[in-house]
Amino acid sequence: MDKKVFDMGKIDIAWCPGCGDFGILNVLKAALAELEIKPENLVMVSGIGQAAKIPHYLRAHFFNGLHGRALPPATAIKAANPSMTVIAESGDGDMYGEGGNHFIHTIRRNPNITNIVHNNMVYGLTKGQASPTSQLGFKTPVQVAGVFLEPFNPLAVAIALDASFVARASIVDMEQTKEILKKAITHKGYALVDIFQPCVTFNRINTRDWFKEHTYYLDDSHDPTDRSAAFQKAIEKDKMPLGVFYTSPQKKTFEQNTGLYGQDDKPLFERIPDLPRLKMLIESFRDAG
Ligand SMILES: Cc1ncc(C[n+]2csc(CCOP(=O)(O)OP(=O)(O)O)c2C)c(N)n1
Ligand code: SF4
Ligand SMILES: [Mg+2]
Repeated sequence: MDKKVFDMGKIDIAWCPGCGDFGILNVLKAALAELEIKPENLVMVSGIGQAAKIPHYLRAHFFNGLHGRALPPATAIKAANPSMTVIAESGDGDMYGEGGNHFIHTIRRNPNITNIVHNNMVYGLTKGQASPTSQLGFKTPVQVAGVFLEPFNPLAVAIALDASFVARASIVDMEQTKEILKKAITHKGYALVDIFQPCVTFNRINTRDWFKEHTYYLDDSHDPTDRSAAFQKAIEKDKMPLGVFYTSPQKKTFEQNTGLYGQDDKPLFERIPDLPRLKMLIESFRDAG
């Protein structure tokens, strides 16, 4: 399938020239096309931020909600219609800061969704404040003396919670990022892909070159089913590993655990007994408004 099926045509894109968000958008389109996922079978869900604009720039169904709140609607959409591919995608501030509580409990629920996080280690949209993943000493107009909190480690937290798939990529390497995304999207269960992404305007420290110098790929000696080894890799700091850290594929998904699809695999929305009456009700509210 040609990745052009996901193009929106002529639209204004609000990202700065050179922003890593462009690369992630391109790579995601390529991964979806290679997996033959059609736009009509895809739902993109996001919160607020530069990264969270991604569903506006990719042709598919989408839900763009409140800051930090992408994961609950993504979980609900998948539960209501498991035939859809559901991707919750946002920035490090949105997913790990404002949405941190949802991040933890979505991992526990294990819906069959992919969670892509553009990790530029900064709040880009609101002009450069520190985010939960900002590195120690990172100076901003708010953190004038530099960040003094240890950065949040999303991979270590996800592995500690026995997430069913945990990976990290760097958009500096588009080909590898695409392969990691394909594995995450085809994985059954919650799949986290944290993607290092340069913010060329508000983060002049964690640049393309910085990401190249401070990362390396996990090799074949790493066993992604070994949780302790995955945790050890996740807490490495000086050079941070990239690749699939951990998988726990035998875990039951949220949809399976609810029992909704034990007897009947029809999506929930098709089971509404009195659809015409519901339609009438919705229309009467519209008329009243
Ligand atoms: C409840 C609430 N708090 C704060 C904001 C302001 N706000 C909008 S986006 C954002 C941070 C976005 O950072 P991140 O998720 O890392 O995305 P980026 O812009 O870096 O891609 C903040 C604090 C908001 N919109 N709503
Ligand atoms: S501010 Fe940073 S994250 Fe936002 S579009 Fe510009 S380069 Fe990208
Ligand atoms: Mg950010």
